[in-house]
Amino acid sequence: MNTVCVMGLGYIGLPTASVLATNGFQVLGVDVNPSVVDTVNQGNIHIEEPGLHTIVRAAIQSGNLRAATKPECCDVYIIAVPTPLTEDKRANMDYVRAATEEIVPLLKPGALIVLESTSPPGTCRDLLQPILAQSGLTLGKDLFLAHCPERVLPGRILKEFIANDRVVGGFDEESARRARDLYATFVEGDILLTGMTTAELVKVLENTYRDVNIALANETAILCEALQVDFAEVARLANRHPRVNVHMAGPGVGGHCISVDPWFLVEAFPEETRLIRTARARNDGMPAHVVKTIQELVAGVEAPKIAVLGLAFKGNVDDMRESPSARVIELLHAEGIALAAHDPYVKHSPIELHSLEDCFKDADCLAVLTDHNDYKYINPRQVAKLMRRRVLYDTRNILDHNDWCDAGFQVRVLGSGKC
Ligand code: SAJ
Repeated sequence: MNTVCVMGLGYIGLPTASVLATNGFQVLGVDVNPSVVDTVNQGNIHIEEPGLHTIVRAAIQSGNLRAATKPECCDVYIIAVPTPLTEDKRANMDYVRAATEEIVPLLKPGALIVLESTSPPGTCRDLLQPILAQSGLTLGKDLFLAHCPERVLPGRILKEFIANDRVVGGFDEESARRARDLYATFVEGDILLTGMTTAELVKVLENTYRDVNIALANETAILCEALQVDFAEVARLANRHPRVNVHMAGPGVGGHCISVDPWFLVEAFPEETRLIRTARARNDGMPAHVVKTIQELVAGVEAPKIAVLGLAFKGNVDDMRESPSARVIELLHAEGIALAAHDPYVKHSPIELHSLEDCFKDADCLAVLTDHNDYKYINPRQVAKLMRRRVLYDTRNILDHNDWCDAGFQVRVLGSGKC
């Protein structure tokens, strides 16, 4: 197992390829986008992630990593391509299908195929197996297949990549063992072996668990607003129970994983997944709740302007996929409300970006939508000089509200009835 082909050089494929290369494997990273391939071959990165640039540069300099738009014959193939949702909330498996079909002609006896992409349970068995069979090789005899779903948290990818336990689901025991041996070269956590469909469900369940818990937090936050109590205090006190873990409320759930993966279960089992669907609807409804609150805060103001802080789906990352901020902005536009948005991380935004100063200038309400650390250090006294009205809406509960009150701001926090 000396040569590895990683299909897809995104948030998972690029770290995987680089870590394997710096661990002595000869790695070919494959991406359909030629500009990604050029960037990586120059030792650069096309996504922001702490530590990623250093490891990609080291991997390229070592001569063990190179990128191309087409796969070549290797001992191992890791498929780490996107599995996005279609408009009607179904898993789009086109990229997984295309990547698998592309490697079929290259397969030689003894090859191991690992699916890393989060996929609907049954994908390895119902989609990959029939395609791989076209190679003429026999699974479990001269071809090996496993699902090893990634578990890393954006913002901490390289740390979690090494430290986290991994679940490896094999077509058979030998497939699982071979995949385990590969991951054991860099994973310091435990590697737990099981079947392919079990591993697929484990992964989707992990993200669904988080989504449902965030929905419960968001629902409770809305109750807190009605009851005029503070969600943060309610959650903090409830979490002193040894078996309770109330999550954080916020403007919604974004990113490519938690807001997407639960649909993989709903799609396959619509009748059995009402709880999951309701949770999704609650989280998807949060941007509208945020906009309703903003409208209350600027009620009576003629031609109000909103300063929107944060476009990324969560703090300290540059990723805008499924970001609740984008939805909030869309809804504000639909209501005809003017705004100026800022994000210190996002570089390529479909929404126009402004400097902090331009955002604050003559604004009537400052809405914090993403929990970037940078925002915690904004000086409210300087902001007060620029805004037309001193109104702060903190949907992430990250600012020092006493300080903002002292600077003359009316402060509203999502999940708190108090103003
Ligand atoms: N969020 C809340 N409240 C919370 C936690 C998160 O509103 O208490 C929001 C965030 O602001 C964000 C969204 O949820 O908009 C998702 O953020 P996240 O940090 O919970 O998760 P992701 O999408 O960055 O990464 C998740 C992780 N899954 C779990 O924690 C179970 C990660 O380990 C997975 O590898 C990743 O999905 C993935 O790729 O599947």
